[in-house]
Amino acid sequence: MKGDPTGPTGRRLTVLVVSDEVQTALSRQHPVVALESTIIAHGLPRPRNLRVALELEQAVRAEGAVPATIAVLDGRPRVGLSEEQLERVAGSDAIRKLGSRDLPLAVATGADGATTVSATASLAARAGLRVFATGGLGGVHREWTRTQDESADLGLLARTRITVVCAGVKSILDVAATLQRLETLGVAVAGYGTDRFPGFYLTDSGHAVDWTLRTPAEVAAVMRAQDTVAGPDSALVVANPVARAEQLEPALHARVLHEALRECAAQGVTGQAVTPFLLDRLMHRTAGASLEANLAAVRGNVRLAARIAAAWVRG
Ligand code: PSU
Ligand code: MN
Repeated sequence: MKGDPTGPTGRRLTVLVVSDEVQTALSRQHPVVALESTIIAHGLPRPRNLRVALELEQAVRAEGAVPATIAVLDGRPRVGLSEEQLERVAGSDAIRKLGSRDLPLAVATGADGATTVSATASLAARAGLRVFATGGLGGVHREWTRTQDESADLGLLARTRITVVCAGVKSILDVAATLQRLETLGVAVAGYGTDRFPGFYLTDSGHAVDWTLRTPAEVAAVMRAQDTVAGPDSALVVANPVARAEQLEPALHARVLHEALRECAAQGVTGQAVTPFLLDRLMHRTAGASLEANLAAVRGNVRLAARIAAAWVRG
């Protein structure tokens, strides 16, 4: 496959395994939606995570598209997982969290790993997928001046031609700084049916978004325009807000987030562990309400992504 690494003999090594179902869908121009696995392995509690993973795949199918959950198993990046493979991703305590930079390390060492937005988007694009659904993007953390913690999601989206449907960026982040970084990096951002940038658990992050798209056909038209306008490959972020009735209560959100951020600093949590730690603390401190808002957002994103994928293949 194009872009696969070349071995010492100059032979192309095909490391990417695309499931039969996904391969068939791609060759017949059927809609396909990429789904990430870090949200399953590190973003949601067991055993609910497996049920959610299956439900999200089902939601894609209900819209007439084929789901392609992406993960690395035994060092093989896989696009499209069987139920058994999904169980493996959801059931393991030890499974790694893989950003795009970790992919060669996981491949060479034969590791299992769940893929974040950055690793998923990179593998999805490599496999020829164009539409990807997740919960909320990573971004610039609030303590950035001290920690320099900015998710690799942003840099990867600046150099990958993919459409990511998300509920904005995680509200645990510095949302204004993250929007600024997306602008600096040249990543296109549009609100779906809104001129307010969504806030992951919240319908409105408190920030505006410059562009509003209202139908899957409109999103697909932007995707086609991306391919015709000269310039480096970059992503399109479709920011789709959680319904107001399903959002986390904003005052509760503000209160528990403040406490969770304090705990994170006090316990010295750093690096890849920060985001899962904060999501978990919020879930416990809201008695599960943040989890329900997160799931409502992801469900909406997955459904919309399937409709965009359908509009995209209709051409
Ligand atoms: N969306 C969710 N839950 C998650 C994530 C997204 O609803 O757990 C994951 C994604 O995989 C995203 C990652 O790439 O969180 C960001 O991690 P970090 O901040 O360490 O880059
Ligand atoms: Mn980080």
